[in-house]
Amino acid sequence: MIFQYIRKIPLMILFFLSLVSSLSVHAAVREYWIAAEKASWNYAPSGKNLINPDDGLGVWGQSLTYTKYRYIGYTDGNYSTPLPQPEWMGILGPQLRAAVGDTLKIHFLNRTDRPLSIHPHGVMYDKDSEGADGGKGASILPGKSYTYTWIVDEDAGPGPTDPSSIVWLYHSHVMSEDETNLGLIGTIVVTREGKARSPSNPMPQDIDQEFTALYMIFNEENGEESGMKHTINGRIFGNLSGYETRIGERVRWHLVALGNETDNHTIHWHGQTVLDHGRRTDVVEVLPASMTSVDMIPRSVGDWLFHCHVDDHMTAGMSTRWQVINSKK
Ligand SMILES: [Cu+2]
Repeated sequence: MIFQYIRKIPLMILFFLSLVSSLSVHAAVREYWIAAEKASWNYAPSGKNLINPDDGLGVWGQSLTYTKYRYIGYTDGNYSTPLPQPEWMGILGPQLRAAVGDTLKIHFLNRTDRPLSIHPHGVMYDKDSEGADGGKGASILPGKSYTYTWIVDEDAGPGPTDPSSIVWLYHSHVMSEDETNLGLIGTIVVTREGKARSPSNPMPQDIDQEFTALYMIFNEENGEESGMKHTINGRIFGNLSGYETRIGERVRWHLVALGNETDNHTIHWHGQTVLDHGRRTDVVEVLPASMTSVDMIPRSVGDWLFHCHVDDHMTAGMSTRWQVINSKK
């Protein structure tokens, strides 16, 4: 009996070594430092309806600034230098990136006044790194920190019909409904093995630009219509800026949604179509916690609408613009 196992030892060593060598070639441990913080958030910093100025902001303009809770990325464990973030990311937490084979180490500091967590979709974790439902990382008390370990395995990466990178949500999950509505939301982008630009840059090599858009209605006043903020990345009525690209660039849109039964959105671009897993369209349907990634190569110069095609949502300001210019980088 025992000899059976002894015979297998060399095979096991070989297997272990090949695993280690394959990991050492591709794998990286990617560390992020994220603090949860209270912050003042203005849904329309210009104070204007930038899509249809004559219409104004309607009831949704009665109050624009609220206290939100946000995930803020920092460069290191001092939590003093914030990671730079493009304007179009709006209220989203830091963009986490990895390639298949990597490990994500997420250091979390709760600087707020309520217990919070980070719960990821898609990646592999043990109970303590689930950020929900009873493990050690399920509820991090005010002032406390915790490190989550997430394995970016094959099953966290693009499937056979997916593009070379795909998007996953992460969000707080102590009282999930409350905390996503407070603003504790971000995304993870995972690139297929062998498709990363370099060991230090997991962005896909076959894409020039990646954008993320969260379509979500934030409920600020217990369901009063004036407090139902129909946002793209936390902005309304064209107040999200920075979706800027160029003719001929390979652009990937990571589309996510969260919220309630009213968060059924039909995301529409003017001026351009997208390739959605082999389907050509210019409207992509999302539901709460949907995550999908679609591609385009802009063909027409302009300052184009990007909006939800549900009538009520359009009226409530769920729109912005994306810009295509002609110049080369
Ligand atoms: Cu909508």
